[in-house]
Amino acid sequence: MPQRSLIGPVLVLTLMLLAACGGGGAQTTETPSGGVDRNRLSRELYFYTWSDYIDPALLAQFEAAYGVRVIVDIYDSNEDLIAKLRAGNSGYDLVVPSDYAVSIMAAENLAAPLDKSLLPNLVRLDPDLLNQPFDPDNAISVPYLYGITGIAYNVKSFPAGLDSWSAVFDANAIAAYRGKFSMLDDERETPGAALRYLGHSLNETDPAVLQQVEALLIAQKPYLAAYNSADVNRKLASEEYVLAHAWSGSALQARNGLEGDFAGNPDIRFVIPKEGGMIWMDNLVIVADSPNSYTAHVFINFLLDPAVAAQNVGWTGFLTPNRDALPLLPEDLQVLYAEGFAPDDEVRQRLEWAIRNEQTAVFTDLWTAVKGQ
Ligand code: SPD
Repeated sequence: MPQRSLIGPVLVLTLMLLAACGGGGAQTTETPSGGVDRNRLSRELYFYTWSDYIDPALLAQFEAAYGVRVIVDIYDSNEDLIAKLRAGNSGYDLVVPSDYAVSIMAAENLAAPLDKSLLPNLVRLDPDLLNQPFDPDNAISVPYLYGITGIAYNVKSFPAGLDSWSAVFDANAIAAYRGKFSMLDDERETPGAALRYLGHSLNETDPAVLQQVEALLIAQKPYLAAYNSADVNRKLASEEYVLAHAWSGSALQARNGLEGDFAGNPDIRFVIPKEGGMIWMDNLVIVADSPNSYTAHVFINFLLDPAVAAQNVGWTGFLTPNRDALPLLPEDLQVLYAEGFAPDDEVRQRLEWAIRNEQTAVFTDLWTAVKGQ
């Protein structure tokens, strides 16, 4: 991907200089002495995040600048993350829950409070994406990346395009590509898609409606290749799937490929169906029992640097909440955004956030029932 080539090397040099000087204005975490206190940095930072969700070059750049090795482990659902944290002693310092999962972490005291004096780059973020209902004062969470959920498909198989969730739920349609499409392995996303297809909010919890959702998902199962949140990008790119319920950035990765990993496929398209889809935001949260909270703040502040954020979004293909990164985005990424990999004003009208309340706990039972069938 050409967009990665220039930002990285320039950035690493700048960061090395800043780290060496112990200062540098808004780009570094401030202390009374004006820079990162290297004596407080840990040697390692344990980062638990989604698959294909950070440019590996940034980890090398952070290590070169600060001497901290970031060790990355992967999960593919908010529920897996929360289960790991609830069990305690996870060993992780920093995690990336989505919006509604931040609410769970707050309610269950699974997160450490943020010290905003260590996050001078917070001012880089779009104020419209701060102070969200799941963390009204950003007391524990910092927006990382956001995205939308819809359908990724191969235009060779669907030359007329797609515009409805019927492409994954209508029994007559899906018989034609049995075993060649996937749905997300996710207790909010997949029932959410079914709810929108049936004309409801993706937060609907009426038991009669959820029975219909369960029946629809169970009827769909024999046609699926898999529930898959892990490597939809690779399977679309290789044409093992012709269609997938997918996150926008994963679809864009299928289109562009990931350098040194797999080649992109120019026939991949992405659409938010006319019935609507999900918008979500993933957030950086320091784990309550993290022994490396200072280093976690330094890493968060690094990720908030506009050049770093632009490089990261050039690699991941998701959307950045970093307002100051927007002018730095590579042109080819902006072209793909305009082709549907990001929402325009019309699409935004059809997007909905997942919320968490006492009622939405029923999605766990629904999903267990569907998966157990
Ligand atoms: N491969 C990285 C995907 C990150 C998706 N997180 C968002 C989940 C919203 N339900």
